[in-house]
Amino acid sequence: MICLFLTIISYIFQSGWTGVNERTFIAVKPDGVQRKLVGEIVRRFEKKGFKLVGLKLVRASEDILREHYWDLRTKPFYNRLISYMSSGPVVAMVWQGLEVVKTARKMLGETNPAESLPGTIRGDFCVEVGKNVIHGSDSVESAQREISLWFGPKELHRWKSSSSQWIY
Ligand code: RTP
Ligand code: MG
Repeated sequence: MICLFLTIISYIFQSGWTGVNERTFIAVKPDGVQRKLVGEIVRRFEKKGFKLVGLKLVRASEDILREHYWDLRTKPFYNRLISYMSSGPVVAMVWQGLEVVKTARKMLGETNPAESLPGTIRGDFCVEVGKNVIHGSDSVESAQREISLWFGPKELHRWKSSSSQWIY
């Protein structure tokens, strides 16, 4: 029910989130926070040229996590995943820019770190699929749903980036 509501809301706001205004939801998972990877991950997204529009350190409730990973609810690793994601704070972020959803997934690497190329975040900083340090939305639609789930409208900031004219 909540999922349907969020999908409708995100569909309504969809038109504003395209082109250079496309947004994705990125989260440094509890192992990434514990391993002090927050700065490195933020640095990579900043240096790439994407714009940070939301960021917070949050201990996710089980309700949010179950909603977030709703599509995986029948997978054998689902309960382990929920318990891993609730084992400590995560750094939730929204990044904006042209093709940010697709590009962020490339920056993350494959789900399994062993299949992730060096140079990607998972390829450089982790070894096991169950502790793969970072989440990234897998489509524009998922991004809209996840951003609405994790952030309130007042937590997303509109600001003019002085470097955008050198990026676009
Ligand atoms: P994410 O949603 O976290 O960005 O990861 P993803 O799209 O690359 O992969 P997805 O299929 O959505 O899986 C979500 C997370 O579940 C854990 N996982 N464990 N075989 C396993 O034990 C297994 N498979 C997936 C990973 O933490 C994965 O990122
Ligand atoms: Mg996923």
